[in-house]
Amino acid sequence: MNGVFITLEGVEGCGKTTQMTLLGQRLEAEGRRVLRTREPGGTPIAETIRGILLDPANTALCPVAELLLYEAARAQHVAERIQPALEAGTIVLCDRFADSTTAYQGAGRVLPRDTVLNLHRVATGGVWPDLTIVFDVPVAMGLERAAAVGHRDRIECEPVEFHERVRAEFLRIAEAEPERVKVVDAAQPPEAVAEVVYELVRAIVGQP
Ligand code: Z5A
Repeated sequence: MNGVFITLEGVEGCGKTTQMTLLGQRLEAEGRRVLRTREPGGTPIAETIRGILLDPANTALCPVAELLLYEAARAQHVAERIQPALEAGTIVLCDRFADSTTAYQGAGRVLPRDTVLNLHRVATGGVWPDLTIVFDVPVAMGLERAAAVGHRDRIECEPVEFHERVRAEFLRIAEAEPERVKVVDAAQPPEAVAEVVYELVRAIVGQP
C-alpha cells in the first residue's frame, strides 16, 4: 500500500481530536491527500455501532459484547474506508484505533490481552498503523478537559482507576513498540503539542 496510516491515541480529554484537526489542515495545506476519520465510526455502519457503544443508557452491555462491537466497527471501517484510502496513496489520520481496544477493553475491562490482540488480527486483516502518537496527560487533567466540553458518554462515566489502567496500558504499548508508538506530552499548550506532532509525522511522510 502506498499511503501512510497514522493513529492518534490517549485517555479522554488528551487533546487528540484537536491535534488531528491541526495536523490534517497543515498536511492538506501542503497539498497532500489526507483522510481524517475516527473510531468507533468512520462509515455509516460503524457509526451506527458507535451509537450503541457510547450510549450511557446501555449499562447492560457486557465486556465481551463491547469488545466485539468495537472490533466489528473496525472491520467495517478498515474494509470500507481505511484500506482503499491507503491503496490510493492517501495519508490516513485516525482518531483512535486498535490500541484503544487493547487499552480500554484489555486493561480497562481486564479482558485477556491475547484475545484482544487476536481479534485485532481478524478485524484489521493486517492493516496496521505506520505511526501511532499517544497524547499523554494525567487522567485528572484529561477528565477535567472532557467534562468542560459537557457530555459524558458510557466510558467517560467509568471510575478514575479504570482510566488510570488505560493510561498505563498506552504507555506500556509505547515502551513495547518504540519504533511505531511515540508519546507526546499533551499537557503543553495545543500549539506546542502541534509542533512536536508535525515533526513526528514529517519524519514518516517526508517533505511535501
Ligand atoms: N473506545 C474504546 O473503549 N475502545 C476502542 O477500541 C475505541 C474507543 C476505538 C470514544 O469516544 C470512546 O470510545 C472513548 C474510548 C472508547 N472513551 N471515552 N470516553 P469519543 O470519540 O467521543 O471521545 P474520545 O476519543 O475520548 O475523545 P474526546 O472526548 O473527543 O477528547 P480528545 O480527542 O482527547 O480531546 P479534544 O476533543 O481535542 O479536547 C478536549 C477539550 O480539551 C477541548 O475543549 C479542547 O479545546 C481542550 N484541549 C485540547 N488540547 C488542549 C491542550 N493542549 N491544552 C488545554 N486544553 C486542550
